[in-house]
Amino acid sequence: MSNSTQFSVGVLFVVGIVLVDGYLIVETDAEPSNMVWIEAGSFTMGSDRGMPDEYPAHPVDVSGFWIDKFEVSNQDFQSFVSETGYVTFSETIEDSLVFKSPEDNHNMRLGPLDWWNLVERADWRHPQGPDDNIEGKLEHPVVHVTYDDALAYCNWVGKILPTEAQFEFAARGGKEGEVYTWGNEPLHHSHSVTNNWQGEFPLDNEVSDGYATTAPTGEFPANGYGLHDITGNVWEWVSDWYHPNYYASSPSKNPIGVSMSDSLDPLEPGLAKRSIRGGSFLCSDNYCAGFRVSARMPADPGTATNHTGFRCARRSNMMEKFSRRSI
Ligand SMILES: [Ca+2]
Ligand SMILES: [Ca+2]
Repeated sequence: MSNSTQFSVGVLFVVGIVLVDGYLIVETDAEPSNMVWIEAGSFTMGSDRGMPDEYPAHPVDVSGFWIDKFEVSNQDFQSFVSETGYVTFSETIEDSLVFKSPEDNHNMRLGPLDWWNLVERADWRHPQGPDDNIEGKLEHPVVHVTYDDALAYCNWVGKILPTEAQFEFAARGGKEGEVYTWGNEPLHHSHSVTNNWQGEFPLDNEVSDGYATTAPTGEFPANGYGLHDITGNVWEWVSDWYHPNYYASSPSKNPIGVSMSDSLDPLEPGLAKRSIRGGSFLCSDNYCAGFRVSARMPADPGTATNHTGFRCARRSNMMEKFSRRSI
């Protein structure tokens, strides 16, 4: 399915122009290309049956917003880079993290350091490393992007990153209280509902969904709100700073996460983390199960990997400012 362009400004309809403080304010509210309008509503965020950072399940009100139907693709990102000359952080430091299955040794206690490898010259154009490329993969989600890389792209197309609450509300697709976007059936009982890991992680990927790494965006069925890969394929940056106990005290309307200084990942308490959501092609029933719709993950905003990407959002009745001189 095509995810070819999200340059929405050109197709928006102007619904009002006013002059404020020397600026012409152009108000637009038509349907942006490849985005879905999520009506304002209430839902139960988190889970009392999930990981501790998903406790407690609690009511949240979310204002209406737009969100991309698809993860941002290599083609989208290539357009951004071609026009702006943007250089990602991984390209600047000339390395990035790439997953590789460790040696099959069932007597060994495996941890993330056994399967994440810092690979020289791995970047968004070279997902597995310098010998790999994105030829034939322009419809796949862009990877090896840091939080700032993702935000730079979204800002370029006049958008922002979704909040964690917006992402979960959208991901649930109207299925209140269910474990997955597709219902309550465990992944291994479902057929190609999303791009994940089948078999025992991290040693044995059965690839019964057809993809060992990323799949083209939109290859798998949309959720109830028409959003593709909102779980699975790649993890997605959201705008919140992460704290495992945030839900115990978060506001009930439009929560936006803790402050940077209050962010906490107990495994790396000295490093402020953002949240990522939705799980990836590396998530399995036996390991992170990040495709559960309430699942959260802390991530270093300055670290890129080959299983993390993003999609963008925008507010309703977006007010776009143009200086009088630019019109
Ligand atoms: Ca897969
Ligand atoms: Ca995803």
